[in-house]
Amino acid sequence: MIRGRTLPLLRSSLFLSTSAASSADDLALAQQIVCILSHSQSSHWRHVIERSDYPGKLTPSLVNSVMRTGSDLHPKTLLDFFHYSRVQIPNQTLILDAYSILAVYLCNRRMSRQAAALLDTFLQFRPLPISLFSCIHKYFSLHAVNSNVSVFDELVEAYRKVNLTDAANVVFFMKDHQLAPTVRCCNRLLNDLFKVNFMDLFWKVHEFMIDSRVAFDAYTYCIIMKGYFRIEDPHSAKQLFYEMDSKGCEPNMMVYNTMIFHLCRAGFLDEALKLKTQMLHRGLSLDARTYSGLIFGICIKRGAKEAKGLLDDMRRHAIPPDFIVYKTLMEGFMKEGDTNEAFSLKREMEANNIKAERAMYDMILRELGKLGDMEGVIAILDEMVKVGFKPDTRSYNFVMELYFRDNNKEKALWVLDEMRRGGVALSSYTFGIAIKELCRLGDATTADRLMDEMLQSGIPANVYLCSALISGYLRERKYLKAIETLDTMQNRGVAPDLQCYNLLIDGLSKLGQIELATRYFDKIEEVGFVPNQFSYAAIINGYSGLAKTEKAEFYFDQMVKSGIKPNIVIFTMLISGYLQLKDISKAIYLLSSMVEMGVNPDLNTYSVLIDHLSKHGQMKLALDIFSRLESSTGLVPDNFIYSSLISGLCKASESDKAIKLVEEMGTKGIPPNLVTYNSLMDGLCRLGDLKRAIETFDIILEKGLAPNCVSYTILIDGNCKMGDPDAAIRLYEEMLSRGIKPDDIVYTSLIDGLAKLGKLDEAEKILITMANDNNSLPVNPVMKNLISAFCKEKKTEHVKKVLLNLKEKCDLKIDREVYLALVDGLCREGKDEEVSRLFKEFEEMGVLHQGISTA
Ligand SMILES: *[C@@H]1O[C@H](CO)[C@@H](O)[C@H](O)[C@H]1NC(C)=O
Ligand SMILES: *[C@@H]1O[C@H](CO)[C@@H](O)[C@H](O)[C@H]1NC(C)=O
Ligand SMILES: *[C@@H]1O[C@H](CO)[C@@H](O)[C@H](O)[C@H]1NC(C)=O
Ligand SMILES: CC(=O)N[C@H]1CO[C@H](CO)[C@@H](O)[C@@H]1O
Repeated sequence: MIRGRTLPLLRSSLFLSTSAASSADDLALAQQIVCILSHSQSSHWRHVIERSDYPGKLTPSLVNSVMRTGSDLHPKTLLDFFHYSRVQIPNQTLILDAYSILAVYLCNRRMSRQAAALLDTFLQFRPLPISLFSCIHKYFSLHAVNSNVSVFDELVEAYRKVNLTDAANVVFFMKDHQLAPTVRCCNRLLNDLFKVNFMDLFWKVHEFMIDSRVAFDAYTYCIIMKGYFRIEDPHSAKQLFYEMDSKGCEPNMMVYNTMIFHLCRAGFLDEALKLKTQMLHRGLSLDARTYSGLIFGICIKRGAKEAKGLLDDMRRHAIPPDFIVYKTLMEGFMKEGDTNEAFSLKREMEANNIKAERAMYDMILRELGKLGDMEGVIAILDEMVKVGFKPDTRSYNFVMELYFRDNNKEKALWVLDEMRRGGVALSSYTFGIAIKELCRLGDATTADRLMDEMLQSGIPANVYLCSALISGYLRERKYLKAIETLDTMQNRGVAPDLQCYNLLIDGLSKLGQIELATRYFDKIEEVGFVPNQFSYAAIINGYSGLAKTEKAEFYFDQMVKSGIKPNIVIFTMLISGYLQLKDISKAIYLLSSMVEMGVNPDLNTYSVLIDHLSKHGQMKLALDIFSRLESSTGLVPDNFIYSSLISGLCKASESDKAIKLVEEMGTKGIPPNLVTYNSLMDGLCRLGDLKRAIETFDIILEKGLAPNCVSYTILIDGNCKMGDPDAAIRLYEEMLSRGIKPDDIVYTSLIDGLAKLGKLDEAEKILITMANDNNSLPVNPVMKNLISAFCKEKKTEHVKKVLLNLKEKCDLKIDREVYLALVDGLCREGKDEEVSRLFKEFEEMGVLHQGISTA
């Protein structure tokens, strides 16, 4: 046997332990005290001892001796003396033996309540379970004949309340001594372990019970079955259930209900229904729990409507449905989106005087939210207040999240206000979601204020929320606020990390605030971090974007020197920086050095180069790089790259090459798409090669591609430029007949082209269509061309009328520039009267009065 004194008593060294060893003096004194205790009536001994010199001599070891010597006394007397002596000796010294002896004695005299209280007190001092167990076992064995094992139940119970692991360990210690707690004690422990999901210990206790032959009762079966269902082993649960009879424990209603409930949840509806029949055969009565289990299963497998039929079944068996039955059924209907039926059940339930519980409201809120029924959600919140279930933080959080998901910021903020008004605490979850979502919705300012409120309510901030705030401000271009957020993080009790700096630098770079970005880049090292790839990417991007390649290069070199390998994104940034600077040789040089540094350019890198070169007429270089891409990279050029080349070739009057390139695409298995063809058409039109542009358009149709607005705009524009307004109008009509909705650009091209060709009636018609259909007018230069075309024909007055009419009818805004063009036209036509009338009209309308009078 393990001896108590050889073991450390406590987890904490603060406490001194006293051993069972006692001196002869103690023994003599103890005998005298026991004598006083046994001869005094009730608490008379107190006076006797108080008048003697014993109080001064009380030591822990003396108390232990008294306990050991007084085994014949009534434990009540011993307990009183123990309490008396506890006051006399310092708390630091604990009397393991005394506690153990008393616990054993009390249990032997069936005073388990007092034993439990005593053990609870002792456990506050956190004795090691093995020490306490061993000591109790020692005194238990001393009196083996009339010792009562219930002391071990009490010990397990006491530990169960403070630490489940310890409680289970006490149970396992008992195994070595062929002892075991009662089944009820084991059940309570199992239940607790199940609740906190300590499944390893749960199964160990289960195994202990089998090994130590603790006979299962119905409750044990239930909890073990639940354990099997939890670990998704329904097979073992069923096996255990069917074994019960042979193990001499007939399943009762509770066991059946448990099985039915869990079988339904695990999807075994048919078996659950069979069990229900079995219950009736066995003469067991059904209750509301049986039904709520089944209703759940039927809702899932066969729909809520069929589940509702069970209500009639219940009536037949005279079982009144309870809250859970209604809630389960309502949830079934709500999951099917049938809120009407769910609410009619709720009314039925209320009519039957069944009180709703908070769980039901939570369920309704959740399901209404899933259905997006926000009005319903608000109504339920109101109702909750009315019936006295004050919605709690969780309910409000839930509603707030729904609004945020809907991008409804105002309503989400309203929820927060409701919480404040109702005195419902905003939790860290509430603040976290609200701050992140507000930043997402572009209101970092409010998010910032919320963070202050959060800190004031004692919830600490964290680096993620601060980062969200920084990103939020940057997205709103409020970079000074973003900087302030980073600078004041410390005040909010959060240490900024490297990621925060990178975020800020990246944002500042993108907003062109390169000096500020640089300052914060330098700060990274000042505050003790080392810039990483992201830091460099951010700063290089900033400088490249501003075409300050020298600086970009500087950081690039620094990065390489510090051992960070630049990635492809950084290279591509630099290349595009050089291109902006028109330093093409550097850009191409970089393309080669990338490869040397082991970073293979990707399609995007090539795309950036080819596109730039094509746009700037460097077709030879562009084609060189293109062939390098094709021959030595294994990358497949995409439609975008081809389109760049095609546009560039056309611009360089090399339409033959462009057309050949398009043909080549087909043979290389990169079918040209509409964008490619549009590029080619555009290029051909610009070259005035309308014939081949139209041929290309025919190819589009042949290939079964659907031409779009852009295709038509190109051709309409081309025809106008070639002086063929009729063809342009025909194309416009064809476009309409194909069901393509014209956009502003087509309208504008057409109006401009027609006006320039003097087709004023047609131009006017299209202008009116555009205004009516698209509620807009062409851009000012086109409007001015239009007016001067009318002016040439001395029809300024007419176009003025048309415009003012449209303005009225379509509620359009007519810019000052357009008015001035009208005034100009009228002046040229010598219509001075008209001019002054127009001025008057302006004045009445209050349109840019000053601008006009000075013109
Ligand atoms: C000793 O412990 C008891 C209960 O644990 C406590 O009420 C009392 O104040 C303590 N006494 C001292 C001197 O610490
Ligand atoms: C042991 O104590 C328990 C609880 O007080 C009591 O029910 C039981 O009968 C006792 N056993 C014996 C053998 O006295
Ligand atoms: C419970 O006791 C175990 C060891 O006995 C220990 O590891 C664990 O931290 C304790 N749990 C708590 C909540 O104190
Ligand atoms: C009201 C209307 O149809 N507006 C459209 C006008 O055309 C532009 C494109 O140029 C569309 O974006 C608008 O939606």
